[in-house]
Amino acid sequence: MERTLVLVKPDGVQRGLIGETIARLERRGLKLVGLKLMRMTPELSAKHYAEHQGKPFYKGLISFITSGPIVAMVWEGREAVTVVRSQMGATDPLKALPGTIRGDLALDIGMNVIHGSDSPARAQTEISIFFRPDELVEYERTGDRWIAE
Ligand code: DAT
Ligand code: MG
Repeated sequence: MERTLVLVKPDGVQRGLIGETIARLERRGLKLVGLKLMRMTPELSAKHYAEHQGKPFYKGLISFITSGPIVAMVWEGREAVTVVRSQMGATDPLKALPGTIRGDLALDIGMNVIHGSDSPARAQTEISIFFRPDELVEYERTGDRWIAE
């Protein structure tokens, strides 16, 4: 089953949006298989955001993402990457549709509450940056047969 990495960014943690974010993904039917509260180090953030190195917003992004605790999660489900991306909304919250996490809960591109991997390949890489294999839990939920046939 497909897995994706989700972060509640420092703004989301400070604003009390951990539960709200989890609730939305949980209610959608995705399954939580990994979860930790942590502070990203500069080294970890450079690894995670390597693709953005050199861009004008890179320095600000690194200082923001390391500015306070984040919640790192792994969510599992059919097309989990696409499902989470659509539920997150556009990168710029002003362009994100109502009903999405960013469209409902954020206003600024630099403080957009949530990160989600943008492809299955990136998801695998990002999950391995944040979690050891033994930190991910495989289990069955009794409700799963009411979510997918
Ligand atoms: P996403 O988080 O939607 O995958 P991204 O990978 O392009 O977006 O960028 C990573 C983060 O960097 C994004 O969540 C917020 C920040 N960012 C992106 N573009 C930016 C910009 N033009 N100005 C300021 N911050 C930006
Ligand atoms: Mg991205």
